[in-house]
Amino acid sequence: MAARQGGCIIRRALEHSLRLDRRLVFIDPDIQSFLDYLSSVHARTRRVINCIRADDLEWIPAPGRWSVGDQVRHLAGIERWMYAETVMGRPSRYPGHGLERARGLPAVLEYYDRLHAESRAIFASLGRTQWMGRTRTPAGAEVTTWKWLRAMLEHEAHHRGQLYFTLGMRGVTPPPLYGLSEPELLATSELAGCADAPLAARVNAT
Ligand code: NI
Repeated sequence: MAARQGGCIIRRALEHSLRLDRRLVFIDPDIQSFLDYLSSVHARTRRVINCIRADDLEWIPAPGRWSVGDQVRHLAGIERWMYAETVMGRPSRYPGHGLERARGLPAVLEYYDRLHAESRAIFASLGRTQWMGRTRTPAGAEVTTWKWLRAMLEHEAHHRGQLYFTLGMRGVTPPPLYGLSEPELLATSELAGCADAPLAARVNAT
């Protein structure tokens, strides 16, 4: 009972501090919506990264191709030193994805988590004017800032796909993106009346 009461007290204190945060720090609803979506996208990427084994970290599928360690260091460095710098009106300081950034699985994970936390804090600090304003990209183009950050999510998805592929080549199967694998999805499909369904399924369904 005492432990339960203690849990309640801690929960109430956390809820109180969250209410306090919301009163003290106003985040534009559009930016909050982006941050919420970034959280879920990032969690799905992190779930794949959790599947990396130390022995697979720097394995490359072919000469000149990237290891999963390269992918993780690249995602961290791009988010923090290209996207987060440029949206603040500064030039890109992307440092590359080499081993000198982080070597060994614990260091790579620490690097990834630390740079993501820093990036997120920078995005959360943006005001409405910056969000709707323009960002100069490393290629010299002027892009609306929220569209530039939207592109960051597509970039993350691109490298997440490479993580799935490279881990698959090492015999590792990360969890499905949204809970169902493709065969499980197919098993739930209502194929009756679907012109693209295999013939057997269409005949069986009628
Ligand atoms: Ni990239």
